[in-house]
Amino acid sequence: MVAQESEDRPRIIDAIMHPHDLKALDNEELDIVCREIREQIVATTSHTGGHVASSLGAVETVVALHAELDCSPDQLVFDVGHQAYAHKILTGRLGRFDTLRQADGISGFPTPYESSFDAHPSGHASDSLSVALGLAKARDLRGSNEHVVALIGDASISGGMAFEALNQIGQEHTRMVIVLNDNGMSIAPNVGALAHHFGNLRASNLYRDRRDELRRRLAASGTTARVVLDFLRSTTGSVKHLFLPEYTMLFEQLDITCFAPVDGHNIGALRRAIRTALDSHGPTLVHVMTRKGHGYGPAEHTPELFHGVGPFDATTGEVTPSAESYPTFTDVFGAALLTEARADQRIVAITAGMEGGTGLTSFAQECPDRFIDVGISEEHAVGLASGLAAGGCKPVVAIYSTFLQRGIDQVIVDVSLAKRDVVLCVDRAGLVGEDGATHQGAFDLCYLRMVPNMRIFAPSDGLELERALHTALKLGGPFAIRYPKGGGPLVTEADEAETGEKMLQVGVSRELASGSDVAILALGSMVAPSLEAARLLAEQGVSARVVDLRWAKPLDRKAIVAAAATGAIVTVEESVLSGGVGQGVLEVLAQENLSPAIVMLGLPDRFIAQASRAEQLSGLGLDAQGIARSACELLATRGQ
Ligand SMILES: Cc1ncc(C[n+]2csc(CCOP(=O)(O)OP(=O)(O)O)c2C)c(N)n1
Repeated sequence: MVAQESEDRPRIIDAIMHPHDLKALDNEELDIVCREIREQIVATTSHTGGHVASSLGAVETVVALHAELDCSPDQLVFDVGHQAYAHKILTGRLGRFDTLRQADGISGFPTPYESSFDAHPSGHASDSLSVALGLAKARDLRGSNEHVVALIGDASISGGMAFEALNQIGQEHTRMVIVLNDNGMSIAPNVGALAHHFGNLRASNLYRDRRDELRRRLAASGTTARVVLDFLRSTTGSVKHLFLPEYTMLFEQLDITCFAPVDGHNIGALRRAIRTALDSHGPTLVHVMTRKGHGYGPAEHTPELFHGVGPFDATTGEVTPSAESYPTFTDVFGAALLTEARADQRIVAITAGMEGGTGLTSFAQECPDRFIDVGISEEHAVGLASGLAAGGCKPVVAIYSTFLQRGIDQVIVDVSLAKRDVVLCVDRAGLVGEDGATHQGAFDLCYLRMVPNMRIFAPSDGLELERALHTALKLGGPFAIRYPKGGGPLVTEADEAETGEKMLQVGVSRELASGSDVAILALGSMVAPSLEAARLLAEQGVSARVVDLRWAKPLDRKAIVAAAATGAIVTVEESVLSGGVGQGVLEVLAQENLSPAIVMLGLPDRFIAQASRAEQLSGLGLDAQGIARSACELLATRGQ
């Protein structure tokens, strides 16, 4: 547990109205501020859940940044933004901090809609350097002189977008500061060659050893050393290259000045390093060494668990068991893939830094040679899958809907145009609840349906997911399976399910309830509430047919034409309406010259903020009551 301060002493953080107030405090007082922020983060997130470990690890860095910066006009851009809780507390949101991640509360990520201190709507990794460079360049063009700082983690800096930005930052030579928060962790321990370099540095304290050695020798040798150093400077360009660690050379050679690694839990050291960087010309990088979960035992010991965690007991760190009574789609997928992989050695699983989140932990343990974690590199994950497929493997990319947005070009060209046998298992497709706008899986149906050669299946329950995966691996070709966060009941009787054929017929839906007044054409996660809606409608004397569409592409034309015969169609999908199956149904009806009354339910044309998934669904009319209500309204408009 975070060490508690004396209860009667007023908290310093309660008196901080603006980050400027930190400037009046000395380092000892700032240490107290850090402790109070930690206590607040643990107290609040133990009720709300959240990104605990990353935010705790970055407390001193954020406090030191605000003590040195002048926000605004200075701009602080957070990468991912899951480490920004201290920033929220210091920028006027302490009073509302207990509403973190709740409906109508404050977001778990920085967002300019919430505060002018949030430079950018963060959430997706590796974008901060591009945004910060843009801000710095705009500043230069305007002729003003504020500071621009990007705070980025050691995993996020390995993402392709960050590398593209580094490439230009070195060339532009614009004044900006990159604070690299290095804790050796992504969600799990970091992967990749860059992480390996950082790891060596942490293990060896190479920089400090070399620097101390050099200082000793200089002191001992007087003029001789200086002559030698002058000579080396003239041949190597910079004497720094003699003792800075190898990884630094990467940044230095891109013309980004690096500062020595600094203890990220030492306010004094952090402030000095940040100040020096701010006073420099051109781009600089401050390498900050932190511990994920710092200051809270349970998060320090199990940082992966406390990366993104639900409510927990603040004293023991014990996580409150989830109320979910069904296995999650993620769990079903992980087990099903393992079963398929035991039978077919060509199957390879790929994740982009989300092994646990996508259900691949057992796979990684049992089939390490066929498991690939590319780190936060979604574009690369899809491109790699294309190459693996061309080489005779059967790659399965397990990825969240929101992060596959990064790889859509690769889906179009490298997978679909190339007709590769790649299976995309698109998790968290639909609303994700507390993570809010940046993380909603709102767009995959739209961005996948537009792609030629792509087949898209949306399982309505775990058995359907198993069948879809089996079918995808047998049929090959570009194939996407999209499924939501959490779990749900089986939508068919167990007997029927158990004897059911595992191989699915492409483009064939199934009718789960017969009815003649209205046809509800539902996709994936919307099938179970549609069945419940049909029961509610039956109580009101309305006979509703429920069709599990199964396929978002190709759509089942026959079933759509048959549905039109009822005279009223409700389509339901957990995805933006634009480019979704509802519009696909409309297209089929137009082509067939049919014009039943129709209402399309799905996500509206706006971003959906944080709340529980159930609140989000019911707020948008995507629960049983909402679907039944829409069906009644539709029937009322046509005089039933
Ligand atoms: C494009 C993208 N892919 C994946 C994620 C999921 N994700 C959130 S945080 C995180 C790890 C970030 O690690 P690091 O940058 O080192 O920060 P730390 O959590 O260690 O502070 C990942 C993979 C994401 N937010 N964005």
